[in-house]
Amino acid sequence: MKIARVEAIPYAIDYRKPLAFASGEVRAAEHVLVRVHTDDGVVGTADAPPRPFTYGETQTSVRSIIADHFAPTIAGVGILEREVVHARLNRTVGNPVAKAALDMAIWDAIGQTLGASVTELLGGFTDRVLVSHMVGFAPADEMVAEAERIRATYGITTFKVKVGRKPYRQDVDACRALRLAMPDVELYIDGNRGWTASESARALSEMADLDLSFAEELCPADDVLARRWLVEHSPIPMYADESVPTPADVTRELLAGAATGISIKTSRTGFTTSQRILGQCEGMGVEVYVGNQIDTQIGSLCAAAFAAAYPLTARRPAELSNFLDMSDDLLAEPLLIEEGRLRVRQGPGLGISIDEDKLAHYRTDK
Ligand code: MUC
Ligand code: MG
Repeated sequence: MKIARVEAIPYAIDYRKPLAFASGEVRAAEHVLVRVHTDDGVVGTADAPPRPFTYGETQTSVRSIIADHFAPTIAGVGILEREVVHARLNRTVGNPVAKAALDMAIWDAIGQTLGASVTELLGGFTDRVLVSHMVGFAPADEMVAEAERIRATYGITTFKVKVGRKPYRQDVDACRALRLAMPDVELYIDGNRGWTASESARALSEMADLDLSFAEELCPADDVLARRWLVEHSPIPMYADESVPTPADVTRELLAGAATGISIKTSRTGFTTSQRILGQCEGMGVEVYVGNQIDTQIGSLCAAAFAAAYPLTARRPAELSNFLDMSDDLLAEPLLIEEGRLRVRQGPGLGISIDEDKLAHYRTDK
């Protein structure tokens, strides 16, 4: 049960429709498939989606920090010695996505070894989670058409609307169009730091009648006092996402009054650190939800495994559907979203089975 070898395989799969938001745009999943091999032949798998505009990691940096640095550092460590793995990985600062993928692949290997699903090992609360769909930038009528199609096809009734464009009026108009077209759905917004605090305040006041549940990262956390002012005066909860990649960041943002809710992303904090953040939030009485880092089906399966494991994460729809815009995926058995829910894979580990022909086709290191 020791880590024998780690593979970090870069690959690229196009999106049918790019996802655009205030801090960037994704046209292809240029990710790294991570496989942790144990000395007794078990292979744990996870996916690393580099987000240069969010954490500074690229596909090349993720592949190289894993292959050249992390893999030799954790070779020979037992898969149950997760804290040893973390202590060794955390000698290096940053690189959250690379570390998260290694952590999740190790949990997958543990589950396979013990004959239990990762959801059971983490907490085992439920076997399916409600799904929230993220709607990217487009003209308002296209955003409405996408949300209506997703509701009609998959039964999803919660939508995160990307905002943060300048001038902010186009986002206000898009949110209003969505609300008019779908009076009964849940809507919340994510600015990816695109507005200033004063633009955010004006936009929120113009959207006061739209029944938004909450808002996320409307302005940068580095605008320290302005953001604190915004959160203090906001009529709805303000979630932190990319400003909280570590438990210490969660503490800083919450204690500073710069956020009132936390987005947990397994693609950035794996299972081990996500558990810690969840515990922090639970202890402090802070709302959480499980977010999406524009994940593939593998990444979405990991996020779902975590979201289903605990009452606090399962009580809100988790963002698990953006893989629907990908032209293909490496997962041999596709994920299904039915009646607005995604079911966690039964059976040992994460239940990831890779289509090896597709991997051979899409890998970029041949
Ligand atoms: C989100 O919630 O911000 C956009 C960039 C990223 O890393 O994740 C997405 C979604
Ligand atoms: Mg976000």
